[in-house]
Amino acid sequence: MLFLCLIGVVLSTLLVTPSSGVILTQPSQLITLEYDYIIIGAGTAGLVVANRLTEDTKITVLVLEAGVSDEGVVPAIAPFLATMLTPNTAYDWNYTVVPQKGMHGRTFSYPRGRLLGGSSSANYNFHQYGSAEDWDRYAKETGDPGWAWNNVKKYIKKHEKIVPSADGHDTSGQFIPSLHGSSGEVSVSLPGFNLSIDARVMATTGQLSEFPYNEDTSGGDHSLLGIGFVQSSIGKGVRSSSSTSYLANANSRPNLTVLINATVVKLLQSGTKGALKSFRSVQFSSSPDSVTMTVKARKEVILSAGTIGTTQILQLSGIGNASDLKALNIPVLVDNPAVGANLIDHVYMPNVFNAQESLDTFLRDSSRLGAAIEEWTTNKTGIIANNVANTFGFARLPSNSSIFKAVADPASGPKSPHWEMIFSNFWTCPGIARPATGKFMTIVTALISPTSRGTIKLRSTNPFDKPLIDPNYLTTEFDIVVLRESVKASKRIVAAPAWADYVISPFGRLSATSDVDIDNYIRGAASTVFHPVGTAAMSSSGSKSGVVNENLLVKGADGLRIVDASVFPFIPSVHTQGPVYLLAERASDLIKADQLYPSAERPPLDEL
Ligand SMILES: Cc1cc2nc3c(=O)[nH]c(=O)nc-3n(C[C@H](O)[C@H](O)[C@H](O)COP(=O)(O)OP(=O)(O)OC[C@H]3O[C@@H](n4cnc5c(N)ncnc54)[C@H](O)[C@@H]3O)c2cc1C
Ligand SMILES: *[C@@H]1O[C@H](CO)[C@@H](O)[C@H](O)[C@H]1NC(C)=O
Ligand SMILES: *[C@@H]1O[C@H](CO)[C@@H](O)[C@H](O)[C@H]1NC(C)=O
Ligand SMILES: *[C@@H]1O[C@H](CO)[C@@H](O)[C@H](O)[C@H]1NC(C)=O
Ligand SMILES: *[C@@H]1O[C@H](CO)[C@@H](O)[C@H](O)[C@H]1NC(C)=O
Ligand SMILES: *[C@@H]1O[C@H](CO)[C@@H](O)[C@H](O)[C@H]1NC(C)=O
Ligand SMILES: *[C@@H]1O[C@H](CO)[C@@H](O)[C@H](O)[C@H]1NC(C)=O
Ligand SMILES: CC(=O)N[C@H]1CO[C@H](CO)[C@@H](O)[C@@H]1O
Repeated sequence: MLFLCLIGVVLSTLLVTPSSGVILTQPSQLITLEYDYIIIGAGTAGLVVANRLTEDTKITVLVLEAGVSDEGVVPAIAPFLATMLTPNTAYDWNYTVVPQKGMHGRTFSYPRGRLLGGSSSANYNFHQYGSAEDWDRYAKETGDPGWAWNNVKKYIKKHEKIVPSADGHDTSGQFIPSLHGSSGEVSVSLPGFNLSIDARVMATTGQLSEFPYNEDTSGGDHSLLGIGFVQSSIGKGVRSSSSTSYLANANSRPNLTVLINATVVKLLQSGTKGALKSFRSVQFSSSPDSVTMTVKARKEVILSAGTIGTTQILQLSGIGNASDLKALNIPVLVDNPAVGANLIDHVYMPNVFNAQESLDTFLRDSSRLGAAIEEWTTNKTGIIANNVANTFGFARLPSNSSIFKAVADPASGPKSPHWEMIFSNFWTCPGIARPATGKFMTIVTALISPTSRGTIKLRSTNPFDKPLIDPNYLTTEFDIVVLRESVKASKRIVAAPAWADYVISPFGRLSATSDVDIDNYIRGAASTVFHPVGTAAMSSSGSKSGVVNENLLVKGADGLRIVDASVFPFIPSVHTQGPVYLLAERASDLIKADQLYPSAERPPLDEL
């Protein structure tokens, strides 16, 4: 509440206008109901595709977005306030997970951005690209070398604009410039405000050979293993989302139309092409009580509603597991049980230590916090201009770990991580309020190569009903073993000399020492890192598995493509926005190529 009051004060003085240009708010403002392309969801991926397709002024594009504008929404702009934007606000879908049997039957919030920019406007700004092995595995799974890292990496230059950090410090040695773009769309920067623990984290890399310094944490051609500085989707002290970049830079094009407050309720079959059913009609509505409207795509409908939204729309449209659809009396148009299966997510484990000094005191003090917000409002500097963490890292289980006697290594390759650690000098337990007193350091550890798989299913045929989201977390031995090892590692870290005069003791049940007690502690406290993928997985055209082919076209359908996180058949080994951006850049080229080369004249895919 405190934050919200303060935000109300600064709101009136704020002049930031993320996606300047005309954003329609009423269906009656549409000048036509027929477009070349209709993109469903103005989120991370959707706005990349909207920008790239409208580079050709002859192409008309309509983007339908269920959510609201991001204009003037302070916690979507001020990086450090990102944790205030969700869950359960006007900018969130307010989802929860079904009771998790691997987590003592608990249920918890499952945030997703519901505003322009989608989750890129609501996330915590960590920015990475995945390991080369992640992308090479996508190439193998789809049989398309175009998805291999060697081909995908060129999209970094189109996507990224590395910019100075908000405090203007010398960042040499903190990232490798040749791995980055300097003239792309989304601003990316190194930390802009020093935290007292940064130096201790860096000293640890010199003291524990297990966790070496990593000079660049973006991934790709450089190893993700080790500890380094966070790279964030932040420029000049404000969030850089797909809305403030890709949309803002395309929004004045007359051939691009964006309509907000427009919830897509289903796709309609618009005809057939050979044995395939065509889906070029889109039904949407402004609210549960409003009439539905139908718009038509001449070329394609592109589903970019995110892992939850895209899955739900497919199922509402009769594309999914036939027995699930029949149980709800939904006519089955494309029987594909892979829709909504294979849900994969990273698992978040907050390990809290009592510390000598922390930001908790500052965060409880409304006048100091208010002053920091004022500094950010005036100058876009200070802690509010910064991300929620400055340092993090990735690690693997030791190769002689006994779990590998029973389980094949699920990482995308021998150089890709099993778990992650994030350092912050304050209390960061989602859903559990900061205690009224005490000073804390949190080492969040996260499961990065999970083997558990879950589902997304419809709760009812009402498109305004939230679907049943079951990530099925921690239901395999491998997954709990990795988190157990990460919790033990967090204690090895604070045992390094760098923390001798800082960390006092483990907080609460982190003091557990036996495997059984540690596992219970994990199952009682873990939640999500907000990275759901996989429910509309890509696979090769010839494969019976998967939902989309290597060109992201929906199997068994015509005129329908999916471009968002749902198509990743395996979860990237990193925070997922960067991989989604690269995916959407390449998808845009694939769509343009289909448009230019309708027949066999198309160049080989690995040139795209
Ligand atoms: C709280 C949070 C923190 C995160 N932190 C990070 C981080 O620090 N770093 C990182 O890399 N990743 C992070 N992520 C994950 C990352 O943001 C997502 O993986 C990525 O943005 C997903 O992109 P997308 O295009 O698939 O979906 P989204 O960006 O979510 O876009 C989907 C869009 O579709 C709209 N939509 C949905 N259904 C409908 C419908 N029926 N009709 C019309 N529109 C619809 C939604 O409102 C949304 O705008 C975080 C996510 C969250 C929620
Ligand atoms: C989410 O909850 C907030 C706060 O209760 C509410 O304002 C908003 O309308 C809800 N959004 C959805 C999509 O349910
Ligand atoms: C912040 O820390 C970095 C190294 O972590 C250092 O290079 C920089 O000079 C520091 N900046 C300030 C303002 O202290
Ligand atoms: C969305 O549209 C409905 C129906 O027209 C309207 O009642 C509601 O106020 C609109 N919401 C927003 C955020 O504009
Ligand atoms: C399809 O749904 C049914 C009913 O929920 C389920 O039993 C079955 O396993 C699903 N099929 C696949 C392949 O997931
Ligand atoms: C903004 O920066 C100027 C110049 O450094 C400084 O004088 C001023 O106090 C700052 N304003 C706030 C509110 O911090
Ligand atoms: C793995 O090897 C290390 C030494 O490299 C050793 O200390 C450890 O006990 C081994 N673990 C197992 C499970 O064999
Ligand atoms: C549907 C739509 O917005 N079409 C516009 C696309 O852009 C051209 C100009 O390049 C306009 O004339 C169209 O009205």
